[in-house]
Amino acid sequence: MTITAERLAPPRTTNAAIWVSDVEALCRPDSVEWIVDEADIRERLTARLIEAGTIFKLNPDLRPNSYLARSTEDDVARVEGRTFICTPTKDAAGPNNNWRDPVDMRSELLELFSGSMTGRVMYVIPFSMGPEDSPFAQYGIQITDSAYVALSMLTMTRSTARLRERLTAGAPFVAALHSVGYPLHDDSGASRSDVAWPSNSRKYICHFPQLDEIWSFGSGYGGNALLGKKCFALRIASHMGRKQGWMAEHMLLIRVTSPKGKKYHLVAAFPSACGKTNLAMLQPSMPGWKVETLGDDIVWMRLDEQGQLRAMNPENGFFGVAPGTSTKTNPVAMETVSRDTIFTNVALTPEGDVWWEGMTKRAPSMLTDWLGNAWTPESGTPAAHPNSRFTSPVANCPTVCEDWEAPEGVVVDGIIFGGRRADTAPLVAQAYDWEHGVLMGATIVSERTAAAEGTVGELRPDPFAMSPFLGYSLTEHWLHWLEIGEQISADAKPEIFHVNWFRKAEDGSFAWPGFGENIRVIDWMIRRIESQRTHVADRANSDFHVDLGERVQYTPAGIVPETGAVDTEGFTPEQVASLEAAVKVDEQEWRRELERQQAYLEGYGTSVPLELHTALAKLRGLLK
Ligand code: GTP
Ligand code: SPV
Ligand code: MN
Repeated sequence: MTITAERLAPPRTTNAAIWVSDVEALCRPDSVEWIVDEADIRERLTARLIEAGTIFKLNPDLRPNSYLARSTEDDVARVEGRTFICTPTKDAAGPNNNWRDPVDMRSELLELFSGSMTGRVMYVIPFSMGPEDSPFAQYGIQITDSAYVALSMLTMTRSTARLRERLTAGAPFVAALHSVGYPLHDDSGASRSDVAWPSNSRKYICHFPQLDEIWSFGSGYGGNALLGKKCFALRIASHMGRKQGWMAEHMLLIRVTSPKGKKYHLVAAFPSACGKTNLAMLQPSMPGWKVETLGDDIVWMRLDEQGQLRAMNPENGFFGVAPGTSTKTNPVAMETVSRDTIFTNVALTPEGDVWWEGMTKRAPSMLTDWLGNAWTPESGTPAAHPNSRFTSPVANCPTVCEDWEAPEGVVVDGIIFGGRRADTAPLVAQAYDWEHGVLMGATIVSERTAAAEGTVGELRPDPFAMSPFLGYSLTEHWLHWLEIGEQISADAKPEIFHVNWFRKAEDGSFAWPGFGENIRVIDWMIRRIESQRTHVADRANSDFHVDLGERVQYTPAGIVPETGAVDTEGFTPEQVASLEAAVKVDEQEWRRELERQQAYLEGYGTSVPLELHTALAKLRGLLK
């Protein structure tokens, strides 16, 4: 069968068998294998990857059922510059996205994918984002010529034989096509041998929201290649959600239980490598508190019949940042990755275990670095790549909620936005109302991290931490948030906060110890949530040992705790002093910040919802 632009053009196919055979005809692999999450299939993929030199088995006594993969130097992070949203008009993709005309893009991709899988196995992976029978669930089929990607997909998503049957029987799906772009034979009949990490210097990560299609070419790494994650669960899903009245956000999801046993569910949106996994696995430093994990990167939210906002993590695995993870900063992650884990681009110890910067105070004296070279602490280069990652099943997380797969999700009590910012943004601020909260999300700025190509440390706007992940125009997204807010019933409206764990003290160190101590900030937030809900006269029944809920300041940054309102029990006087510096709202900084926000909104002209200008004007009124 020949593939033409028309053949794959709208209306999109919902016939899995036809799509798979079309792709086979286009990409010309040696063979086709359907893959689901079953032990013998995992074993087969693993054996092939070991033979190809893509992964190495780690010492099973130290790290059972775990592997190390090494990519090439030019395939280590998401490629935002090569990521495209292909909507009928440029406006629909918005100023936040690279746009390509869908017909033009399609014909370019057809050329690239033509014969792109020669000499390889084409894997077909039916998968569900969200538990298969949940009202949140959306299905996909990923086709890939990478066994590493196929194996990772079995951890990151849910892939069952039953789902395969459903899909071949006609259930609608997102069609996610991936090729590393390293065919082993060309049209002239010439052949080349395979390499351990095949990729292509021409990379394309393309989304067709109108067709529910993803075409990814040239990269085998993370969000570029595990298409259920950023491509589907954020870019395509955010577009679906806009049309259908739900939300797909770059968020973690936790359950916090107070010392009195009351449960709260919080979501938090931070840009890439800004602390989601760590907050999702927080081990409280304050006695009596419990934090349980529901998700660490993506949350889908929808309204229920009572007008409550319900949230669910659509993923089945963690693809977490390795560097900085230690038994001190994140013991829960350390336990999660103690088995059944694929590590990518970390260093290897002589004993056959893994290591990365920050894992131990002192580096081992001898390692093999992420590129496979001998390494010592004198080498002067990082042993693990800054964006090295672990792929582990959510179910292995010791703090995962027992009911994390409950089909109905959980009711959201609080929404947190945040970024990585050395100055201006205080440790925590509460929004005055929903509209101000939406402004907080819209005006997030954060330092660039190693999670994507670009200059690390550079400050950039990252509205809702979704800048690289939104499948449509950002001002439409702000409007969507305002519209959802209006539909939430008044007594179930989540409180909105902004946090900054990364404010710097004058000596350049972090002003706030972060990690497990972040529970002190959560404690304050929950008191704010309660004080919003509970009448002052009923405060005697309140959940808190000391009611500090009202000791606040009304500032242009939002409602912030007064000195003493954040619990500092057990802190040294120095720590108390640095807390004061961390919560401070500086008048001059905020005069500049509100000007920046104003200019930022004005940059998007009349497409910015009026409510955001009104919220900003109210803040300006709070400047002295
Ligand atoms: P993505 O998976 O890219 O979306 O990242 P993420 O938002 O899940 O970030 P993650 O939790 O992996 O943290 C990234 C880096 O920030 C790690 O090196 C952490 O050690 C560091 N980090 C996380 N939380 C804190 C904190 O509270 N304080 C400080 N100082 N660093 C933190
Ligand atoms: C991120 O960059 O936000 C990630 C890693 O979670 S990736 O899956 O590569 O997008
Ligand atoms: Mn992420």
